Parts: sequence; C-alpha cells; structure tokens
Amino acid sequence: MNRRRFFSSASLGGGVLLVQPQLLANIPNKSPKLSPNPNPLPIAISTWNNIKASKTSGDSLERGEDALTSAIDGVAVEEANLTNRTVGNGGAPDRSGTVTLDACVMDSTGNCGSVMAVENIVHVASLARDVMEKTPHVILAGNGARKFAIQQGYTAVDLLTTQSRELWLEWLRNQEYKPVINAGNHDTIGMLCIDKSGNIAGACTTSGLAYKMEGRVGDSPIIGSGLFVDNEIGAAVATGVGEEVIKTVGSFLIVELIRQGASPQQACQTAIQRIIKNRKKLDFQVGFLAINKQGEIGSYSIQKGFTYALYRNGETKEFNSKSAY
Ligand code: SD4
Repeated sequence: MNRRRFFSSASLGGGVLLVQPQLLANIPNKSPKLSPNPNPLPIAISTWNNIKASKTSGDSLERGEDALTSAIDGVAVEEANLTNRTVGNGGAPDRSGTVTLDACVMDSTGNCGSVMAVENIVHVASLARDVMEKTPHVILAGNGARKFAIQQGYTAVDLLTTQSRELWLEWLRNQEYKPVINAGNHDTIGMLCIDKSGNIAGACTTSGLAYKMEGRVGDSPIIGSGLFVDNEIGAAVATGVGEEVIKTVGSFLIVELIRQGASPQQACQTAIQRIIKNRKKLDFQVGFLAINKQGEIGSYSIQKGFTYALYRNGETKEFNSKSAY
C-alpha cells in the first residue's frame, strides 16, 4: 500500500469510528435517573418471616462487611435452623427420602455461583460462593457439588432430621403431591443486601418443594429466576413454586423493569401478572421481593400470606406483601 492510499483508508476508518458514538447517542437511555439515596444504608431484606436472618445480615453490614458476605451470613441462620422445613438442615426430603439443597449467590460485580441438588451439606449458599470464587464455573450439581464441598472443608451431615423423616413417612401413605407454600412453613430464604458503600448482592437457598421428584431442581439456584442482582439498578429474589418462576425468568424480569423506570413494587406486580396471565388454575403461590439502588423496596405475591423481613436503621421488622388475590 502506498503512502497516499494508506492515509485515505486510515481516514475512512477514522470516519467510521466517528460515526459510531453518534449512532449510540441516538439510542434512548431508559435507565432511571438515580438521585442520592434517601434511605439510610445498610439494608437487608429477606423473604418470609426470617427476622433473625435479616437481623444477622444487618449486623454483618453494620460491622462493615460487604453485601455478599452479609447476605450469606443471614441465610446461614436458616440453613442451620432444624425447624425450618424448606431450607438447609432439616429441610423436607424428595419422594425417596433424600434431602437435596439448591442455592445461588450474586455479587455487585455481576459475578455469580450456584449449586443444585446437593446432599449432606448445610451451608449451600456459602458453597455457591466458593463455586463462584474458587472454580472456573458458575454451577456445580449433585455429587460433584458435594465432593467439591468436602474438598473445601465442609462437613458432611445427614440433613434428614427425625421429624422431617416422620413427616415424609406420613406423606408416603397417600403420596399426594401438593406443594404448600406459606408464611407458617417459613419457606425458601432469599436475602438482598445493600452495604454501607451502596453495593448490592444477594443469596437464595432452599431444600426445594417438599417431596419433589428425585433430581428436581427449582428456581432458587437459577440465576435470573430465583435471584438476580445488577449493582447499577437493583436486585430481586423469588419464592414459591419454582417451575412458574423459571418459565418467566422472574428475578431478571424485575431488575430489567426497574432499569426501564418501574419502581420495585410495579416491577414485582408486573412479574406476578406475567405468571398469572398464562395460568387457568391459580392454586399455587409465587412471591417476589425487590430492591432498587436507592433502597426502595417492592414485594408482591399471587396469594395472600407472603411477608418479608426488613433490617434498616438498627431495626428488623416483618411486613405483609400485597397480593393479586
Ligand atoms: C423451589 N422456589 O424449589 C423453591 C421453593 C420455595 O418457598 O420457594 N419455597 O421451587
């Protein structure tokens, strides 16, 4: 290429480069304008009446821990709670009598980790963080996740308590499969935290639906369904019948609606409507909980009874969610 031809093609290339930013400038920026945070930080919110868990996350945040560490600290309370039949140790088993746990975490840099159908390990949200930080992968499932946990120093325990076993044996008599999801049952815990620096992260952990089929995995460990975090916008978590949440990618949908200008409340309602419009029979529960970058909270469920536990300003309180029915 001679000198003259080189300069003429270089200037052509330069022309293209100059045009591109102008084109981009014409795309409307729908991100909400973020005003300074009117809600005092830090904030921890969790699904259902998990007061102790939200307080634990709140205390962690007050000590200066980051949002992810604090979210995992909080959900660990319920993972270890033997009376909670839907999370961690003491969770209800599948139809074969085996307890399998699902969990995921997402941090404020958009990084995430997940474990599915894990046996014998109590603190699966922490394990999901280890998958995120110590492996090149996002998801580990089943025996691989269990083996990885043991390599990382987690203790293997029998997660089926005497009481969970008795309830399962009782269930076996009729084998009626009706997932009952309500506040009395505690249910899956999803925790969203905003730390003192304003960064958002979350964790979601569950034993899944009681007496599920062997190998069944719900929404809770699926990034975008059970949990989604975008540190510029907000975060959402889901609880209830996971199959319905997966079909609408509920948590991702909520964060994207917030990005387009919806409040967390409007976004949760739209996500629930999306589920309702496709179903003739609404004999199941789904609840969403969301927070935006300014610390505004939204929650909505199909049926009455969904609650959330909010830590803010040194206090932890339970709030009733609005519902479609
Ligand atoms: C699941 N979403 O495995 C979970 C169950 C749940 O409250 O949330 N229970 O489908």
